Amino acid sequence: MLDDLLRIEREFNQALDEAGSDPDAVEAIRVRYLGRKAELTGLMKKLGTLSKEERPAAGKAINILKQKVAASLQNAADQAGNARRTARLAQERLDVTLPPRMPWTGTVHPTTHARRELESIFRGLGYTVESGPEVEDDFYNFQALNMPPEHPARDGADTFYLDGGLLLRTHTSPVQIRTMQNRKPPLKMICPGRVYRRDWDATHLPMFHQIEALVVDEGITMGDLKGTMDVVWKRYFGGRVRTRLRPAYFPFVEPGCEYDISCQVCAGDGCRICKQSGWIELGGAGMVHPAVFEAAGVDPELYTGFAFGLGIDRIAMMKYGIDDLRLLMENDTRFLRQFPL
Ligand code: 2NM
Repeated sequence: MLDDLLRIEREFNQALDEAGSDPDAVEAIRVRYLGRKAELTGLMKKLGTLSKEERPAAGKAINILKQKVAASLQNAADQAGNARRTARLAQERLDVTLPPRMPWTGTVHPTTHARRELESIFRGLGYTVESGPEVEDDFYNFQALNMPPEHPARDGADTFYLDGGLLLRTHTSPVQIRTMQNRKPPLKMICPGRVYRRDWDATHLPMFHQIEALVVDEGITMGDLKGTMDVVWKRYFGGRVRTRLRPAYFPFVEPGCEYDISCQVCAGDGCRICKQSGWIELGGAGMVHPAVFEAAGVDPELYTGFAFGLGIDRIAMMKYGIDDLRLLMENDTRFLRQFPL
């Protein structure tokens, strides 16, 4: 009996060693050494076959071994549990130093961004920012701008007409007329906003964004216009910009011109974008026509003024290198989330 107990203890210790920190192996050993079919349980049952003198010592020895085995198993099970928990913690550890996936909170549309930058530049030069209705009437959109009813420049093809003699403004100039009616010179203003024309092809949209600038005071000259544009475009595009005026006709200015800036892609050397000319056309400008002043209630004997217009969408495309107008209208978030660059 004692030999059996010594052997069982040896075997048990060896088995426990081999089980290491595997909780399942430890449990299997527990079943084998303490379970109903365990050898120790069998020995306990065999106690009855021993003599009365041998029985107490043998029973005590079996119980001592059982307690040893139970204690060792408990110890091994605790260690195995710890090992399993440690392994799981290592596996599930969060690296809090990893950069988070930021929620996307939306961005400013490139056209809006360009408008805000331009507004800020003009505000810095002392201009006010004005707005007015997008649904206009014939007087503000045409007549006050020196385009009487039979004038070819108002050819119906370009204008969206609405019921009741109203129309969608084709430029933001009506805001200039309204502001001149309401405020006395000196006047320095811009009017950013949506304008509408019946154009829809690769390079035109039926709705686009414009800013027109207007300065009215005594003694304003074409030199003020040129100097102002030099400053505005230098600030918007960065230092290396030149501005150039070319004579052109608009009914609301005299003299009138179109203006170019040196190409921002090739710095004036000539490239595909500027068609080898080194210049990019940005818009029209000129000295406000006396007839426009008359219509707006400004005395043309006392005051002169310059005005110029620009397309915000076009300028945003130039600045950000956007080559397709439709990108500005589709609101595809894969495109929009790249702005402001
Ligand atoms: C342009 C070109 C030339 C312009 C004129 C006026 C007003 F109302 F003061 F007469 N506002 N804007 C003007 C002049 C606009 O854009 C192509």
